[in-house]
Amino acid sequence: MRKRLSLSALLGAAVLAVSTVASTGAAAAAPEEAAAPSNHGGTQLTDVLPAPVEVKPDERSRFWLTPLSRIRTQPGSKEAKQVGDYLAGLLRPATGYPLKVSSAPSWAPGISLLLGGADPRIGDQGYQLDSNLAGVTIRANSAAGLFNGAQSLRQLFGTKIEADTPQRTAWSVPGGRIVDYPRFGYRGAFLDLARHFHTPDEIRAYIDHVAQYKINYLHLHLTDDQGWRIQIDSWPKLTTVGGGPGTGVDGVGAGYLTKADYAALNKYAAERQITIVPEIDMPGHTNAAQSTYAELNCDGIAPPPRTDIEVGYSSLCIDSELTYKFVEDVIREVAAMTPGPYIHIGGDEAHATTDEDFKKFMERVIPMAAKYGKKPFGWHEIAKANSPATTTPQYWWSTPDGDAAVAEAVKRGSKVLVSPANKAYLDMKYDENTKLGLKWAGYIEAKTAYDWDPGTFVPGVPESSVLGVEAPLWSETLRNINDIEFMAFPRLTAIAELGWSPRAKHNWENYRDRVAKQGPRWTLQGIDFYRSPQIEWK
Ligand code: TNX
Repeated sequence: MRKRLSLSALLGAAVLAVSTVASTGAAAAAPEEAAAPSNHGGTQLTDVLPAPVEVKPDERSRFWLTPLSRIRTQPGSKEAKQVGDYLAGLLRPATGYPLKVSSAPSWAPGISLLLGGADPRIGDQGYQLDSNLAGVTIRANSAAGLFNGAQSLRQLFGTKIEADTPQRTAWSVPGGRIVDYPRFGYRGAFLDLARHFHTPDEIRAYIDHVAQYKINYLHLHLTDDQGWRIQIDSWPKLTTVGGGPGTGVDGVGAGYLTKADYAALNKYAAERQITIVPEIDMPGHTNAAQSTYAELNCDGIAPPPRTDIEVGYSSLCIDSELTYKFVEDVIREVAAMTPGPYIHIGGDEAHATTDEDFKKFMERVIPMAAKYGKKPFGWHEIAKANSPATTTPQYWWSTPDGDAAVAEAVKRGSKVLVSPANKAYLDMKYDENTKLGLKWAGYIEAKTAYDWDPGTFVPGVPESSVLGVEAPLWSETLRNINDIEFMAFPRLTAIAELGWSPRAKHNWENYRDRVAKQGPRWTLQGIDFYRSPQIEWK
């Protein structure tokens, strides 16, 4: 949590900054600039992570933020104003500057967030950033693009900008131009609330952490054998019993999101240009529901709750009509509370369901998503069910052998979300000494998470059929936000760069140097990251 600023701290920082500019006569001749034209505060235009498409430094120029600077946003655009307010909220604590946000032009050099007029390549999520003595101007075609540009700008101010109290320093941004846009439209983070519940505050913290690397989706795994974590009014015991005391791995990690919690999370995520994708896992991974409601079992007998980490033993009763009433009730309620376009219906590891039953189930359930206005995602096994083109299989196997059904789904027109377990699973241990995590898909050090190509990883899935990448973080061994942070950083940043930066920019040594510079930033942000020995942390 950021602390509130005292007035004297604010004035002190303002006086410092004004005197920096005044004593040299003009910002152009600031001493720091003469001494280190391209490296003030250690930050260069090429430091941005994920690596931008095009960076053209101009070492003769530099933008200086002063207490008089304002943030000007596109006249008439509420969304641009919202991004301006968000950016001001990021920059105020460490600078101590007022940074007024409005659409009015300002004579003092400041930051402008404008819609239109950028390089035509930027598309709907990209941005163009120009930095010079007159100001920083970010241009984009959407609020998402402005937000992405604002995240790059935040990095360019240097590490200390993350401090939550005013710093005695001058604030500047290297001169030049960045033109930037994503390789893939979908760049996902993931949390598993079922094995251990993560509180709304922890989820918000993770949203803040991942948003700075241009992640734009958050997949929430809301139900599994060990717990049910989302309020469903028509089946109220799912949460009070299925998510109640004693649920979770080792009986630790009970809890659930109310509809109000979920709505607030969606709003918080949207303000950070992140769309939430809710997952209800079925027809397997359903023990929490089946131990709560006996009628969801073929024999009418509720199995005991499970707190171990085995998978593949539960299955909804495929030939029972009540199963489809249950599933439709859940999909209807979850769809109604989800503003985003997608609902994930699971489908993984349904080893207790025959292939024939799996198909029968999915062929009834997939259309329910569309009936309630959503496009279905599923773990890639869903492709076995002759899924329509609107279904997105999420490929999670490690093997580069691929899966014939996924290749067929691509031929039918499906896009694929790529999350290989041996590359993108953030719950795998870094090495044999990692206390948290699992190792069934192997150890994943920082370099392993970075060194692969989502555009060619899955045989039969060409780059044009890749929707994007996602980094699952299963919670069997995780209990709190520190655990989440330790497993996610520095691997989440690798997946973010694979999803955003063009193939030609992928370079481990270069990434390693840029991620090293994020270390002190994470320290200031309170992120408990893994000090990978593969990275020379700054
Ligand atoms: C496999 S991958 C699972 C999850 C586990 C995870 C642990 C997939 C779709 N299912 O149920 O939590 O491994 O790494």
